[in-house]
Parts: sequence; C-alpha cells; structure tokens
Amino acid sequence: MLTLFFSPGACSMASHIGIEETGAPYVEKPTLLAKGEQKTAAYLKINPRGKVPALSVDGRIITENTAILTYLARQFPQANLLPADLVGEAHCIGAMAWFSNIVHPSYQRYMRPERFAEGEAAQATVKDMGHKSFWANLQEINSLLEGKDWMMGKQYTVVDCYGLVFYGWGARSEFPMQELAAYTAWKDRMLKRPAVMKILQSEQNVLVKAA
Ligand SMILES: N[C@@H](CCC(=O)N[C@@H](CS)C(=O)NCC(=O)O)C(=O)O
Repeated sequence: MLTLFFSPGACSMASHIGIEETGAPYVEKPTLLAKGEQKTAAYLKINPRGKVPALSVDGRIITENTAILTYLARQFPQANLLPADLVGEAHCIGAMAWFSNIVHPSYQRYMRPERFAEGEAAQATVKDMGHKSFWANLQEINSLLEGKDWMMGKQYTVVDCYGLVFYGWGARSEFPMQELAAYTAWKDRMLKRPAVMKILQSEQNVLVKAA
C-alpha cells in the first residue's frame, strides 16, 4: 500500500501530482505545516527530518521529491513518466536535483531568511538575495521551456510534476509570472491534465483560483 504524507501548497505537491499521474491507488495523509504537524512525534517517526513529502511503500519510507518521483515512475512504467533510456532518465534526475538543491532553497531564503542569518539587517539581505535568485531561477526554467512542450522536450515526465511547484510559488508571492511566456504557456498545458487539475483543486492551489 502507498501512503503519501504532504501539506497543501508545499513542495510535496510535486509527489502528490506524480502519484496521481500513475493512476495507482494511494492513501492521502495531510500533514499540515501551518499547524506544525511535521514536528509531531508521530510524524518524526515517518521522517525524522520533519519535512514533507514522505511516501510509505508498505511501511518502507521514501523521502525527497526526487527519490519519490523516480520511484513512482519506475514502479509504474505504464504511466510513462520517465524516458526509457538511461541517459534520458539521468537528465530527469539531474533536473529534479537542480530543483531540490538550487531552486527550492532560493525561495526558502526569500520566505524564511531567519533560517539563514541572525539579525534584521543580515536577514533583509538574505531575503533580497533570495528574491533575486528565485526570480533568476524562474527565468532559467522559462528559457529551458522555450520551444518545448514539456520540461524535458516531447515527453511529459515527473520533472513536469515538480516544475509546477515553483510556478505556483511565484504566482503566490506575486512575482511577474506573465513575463515568463514559455513557463506560463507550459503551466496552461499542465492545467489541462486531469491529474494535475485534481491535485491543484484538492490542495486549493493559487493556480486554480487564477486560472
Ligand atoms: N528537498 C526536499 C525538501 C523538503 C522540504 O523542505 N519540505 C518543506 C516543505 S516545502 C517542509 O516540509 N518544511 C517543514 C519545515 O521545515 O518545518 C524535497 O524535495 O522533498
């Protein structure tokens, strides 16, 4: 049995969309960050780092979107969420690692500067740098999408599931997303996918309100 621990609006939306795209049955366990539920003793047994997402596969826990999405795509190959060739798969893992290691932390510096520096002045600088670097990363995603249907080209993959998180965060934080024409056109294609729409609606994502 598959059980997904997630919080609406968080980066766990990537794995939430990914699991929905597989068509496999799963149990949803909302773990609300706003209520601190990721720090409860019960959840720390699932993920001692106190982060979402986490996926339980018959009681064995996988953490990190990159690992969960790779697992889901390989466990359910009929959903066609990764290229069949190993280099193509490695390109997808590379793109997800960049999302996780660079793009996500840039937004975190903007939203949570107190986690990176002490004192108001230092935090204001971290926040400003986070704003600039997150915007630069959104622009890079936009460039990567130019002339493509999906993040990796012609095939829809788990990288697309992950890429929507950052478009949503940009929209939520009032970055000028409409300036990013390729990213915005891709977002509109994403909204046409039933699995994506189902998860956006269930998480009450800003993109469904804006659509
Ligand atoms: N690299 C991890 C990031 C996980 C992460 O930072 N999740 C955030 C939500 S976006 C979280 O659970 N934060 C709770 C906290 O820091 O207390 C992944 O992709 O799964």
